[in-house]
Amino acid sequence: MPMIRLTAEPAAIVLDTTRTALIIIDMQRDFLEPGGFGETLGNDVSLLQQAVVPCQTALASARRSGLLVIHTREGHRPDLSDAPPAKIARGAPSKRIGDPGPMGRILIRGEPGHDIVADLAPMNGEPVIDKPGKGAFHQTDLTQLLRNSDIDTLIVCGVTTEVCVQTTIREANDRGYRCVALADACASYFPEFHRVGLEMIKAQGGIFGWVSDATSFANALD
Ligand code: TIU
Repeated sequence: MPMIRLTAEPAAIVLDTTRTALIIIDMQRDFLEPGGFGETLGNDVSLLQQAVVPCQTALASARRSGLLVIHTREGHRPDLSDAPPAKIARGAPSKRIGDPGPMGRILIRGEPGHDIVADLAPMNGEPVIDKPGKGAFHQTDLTQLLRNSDIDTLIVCGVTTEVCVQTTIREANDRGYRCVALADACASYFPEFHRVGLEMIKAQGGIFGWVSDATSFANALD
């Protein structure tokens, strides 16, 4: 079996590359570029740019090694029928979900802002999971997809660390998957939440999973 040893905290983890998937969470223009959902919430979206190159590193290695690569996007149907009213009404954003913005309607499928950033564009054959929630399992076919490929371990990166990345890791952990977050390939609008979000994953002997980084992942695979 193609086993590799990945340096991680709280301890190194041995992976079967045929049973491991890289899942890149929500690296969308709506979160990373000005004029999208992230900015409407009052965030400095430039903070998320630092995850792009590490995600590219992880993605290139995963593709070279033939790992299953999955991309996710958070967003809603154009008629908003899948968007909980409580989510739309939340807070005091400058624009609400579905409102028109410079990259099209905020957080709506099919709009330019909903696209994954060009540097991390999915390749033909790589599944893209469109999800209405923060977690990638909620109301998606991710479970079936992972089961069909006999996946037992998820390497997780993307944005934001404490929101969609961590929610997905918590969902996956409860479903029996081993999860490894790649620290530098994740980012948050709140650097402190990024740091503590990763601490939460690996504390208590790895209560939700492991934390590694993109270079260690690439070195382990290459
Ligand atoms: N993808 C994701 O994390 N969605 C969010 O809404 N994140 C925020 O940090 N707002």
